[in-house]
Amino acid sequence: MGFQLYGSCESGHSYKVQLMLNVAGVPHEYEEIDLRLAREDRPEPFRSLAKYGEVPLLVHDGRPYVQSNAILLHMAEHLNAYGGETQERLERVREWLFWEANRVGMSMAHLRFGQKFDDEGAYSGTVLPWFRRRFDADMIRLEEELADGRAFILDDQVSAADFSLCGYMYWPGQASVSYPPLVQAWLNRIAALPGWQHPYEMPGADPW
Ligand SMILES: N[C@@H](CCC(=O)N[C@@H](CS)C(=O)NCC(=O)O)C(=O)O
Repeated sequence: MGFQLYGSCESGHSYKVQLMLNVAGVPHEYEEIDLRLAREDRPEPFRSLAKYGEVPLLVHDGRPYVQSNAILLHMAEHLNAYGGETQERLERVREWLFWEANRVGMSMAHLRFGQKFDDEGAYSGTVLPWFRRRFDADMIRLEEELADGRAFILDDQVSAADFSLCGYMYWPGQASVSYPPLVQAWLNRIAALPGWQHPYEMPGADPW
């Protein structure tokens, strides 16, 4: 049965899971879901298995897993790697995943969405500046975290925390942002890992 991933190359949430599978060398099938289709028009079995209607969906030995960070935790535990090696590392990864969901996974995702996909003008006015202030604070936090010279977010070993945090960060132009030096160097280190590819170059990617 193995692994089947359903995602979208326009989704940083999908990307973090696909990136972890690729870097870990986990063989899997990938199906691109066109999120421009109404939920009821998306293909089966995605429609039935994606509990919240969103990508990513990972099917592992026939069982569906949703929510990108929950999937990363599942994979870290399954692989006994990328933070899953010990309870202590797993707990530190988990903290970062919760931070990511409310911080950089929100600020970056919305800065990008508001400038690339917002045809209705919903992000005009004070909304984009609000996300930019959050993004600026997020970069200060990450820059502080990396100040001791460690290679990755926990230590010198890449973990699920890195895959999660970088999910939206390889589209700086689309979000009109730039990164402070230690954050940029950390992103470069992730991009140098065997198996890394830009979201638009991932197998099965079909950019809009
Ligand atoms: N909290 C979810 C967020 C997933 C999410 O927002 N997915 C978006 C794409 S980035 C989606 O599938 N949107 C399509 C829709 O809502 O119909 C996760 O971490 O997986």
